Amino acid sequence: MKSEFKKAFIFDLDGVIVDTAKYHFLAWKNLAESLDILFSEEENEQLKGVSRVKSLEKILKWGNKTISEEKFNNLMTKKNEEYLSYVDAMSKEDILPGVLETLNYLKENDYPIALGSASKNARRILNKVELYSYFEYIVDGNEVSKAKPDPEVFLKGCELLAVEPQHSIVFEDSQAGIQAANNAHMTSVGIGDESVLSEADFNFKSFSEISEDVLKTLINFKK
Ligand code: B16
Ligand code: MG
Repeated sequence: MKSEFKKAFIFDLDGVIVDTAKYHFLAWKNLAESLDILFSEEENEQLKGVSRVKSLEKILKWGNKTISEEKFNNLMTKKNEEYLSYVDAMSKEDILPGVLETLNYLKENDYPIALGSASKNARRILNKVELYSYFEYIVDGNEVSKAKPDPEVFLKGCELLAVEPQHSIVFEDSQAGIQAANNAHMTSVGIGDESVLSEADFNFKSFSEISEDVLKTLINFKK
């Protein structure tokens, strides 16, 4: 059965369009080690979809450390500078497999597309990988006050695209992001580890698994 509404698509950025988690990992690891705090892939997983401020708060909590506000701000600046040094070396080669095909299909078929990311660097990253023009609207960490799993970032996207949340489809790689989409009654599509993203309506390892037929299934899905 065909959907009677034109569905809209909202993409998370880090972990969905590009694999910047590995750069966050390197920068947070260096920071944590400078404070004698253990930081492994396991901790990094828990920072996915989490804002920069909240990430540093979590790391300090794990290490049982308290620091001054000035030091906190200096560390955040330093972390971001290191992160951006990796980001600035990115190009369209860094777009994850299958993403471009999906974006092209949606564009060619006039589906509204927005970005919904916790990152304050989202615009810079989209420019680096030459995808900026695909998005009608970008909602990022500069525009939201409530972090995922609060649905604010996705609801803002829906508002800008002028679609009801229940007529929107979200691609996410973080548990908090899937919960945010579910909290807003949107169709949630997990990209990555199914055991971590088990609350999603649909799960795929990567966009390489998302063919035109799969997109049609997502479009016609009713929650
Ligand atoms: P920034 P997403 C999130 O992006 C990342 O998953 C998370 O690890 C990062 O801490 C957060 O953005 C803030 O990023 O330091 O660039 O502002 O997955 O919501 O696109
Ligand atoms: Mg993400």
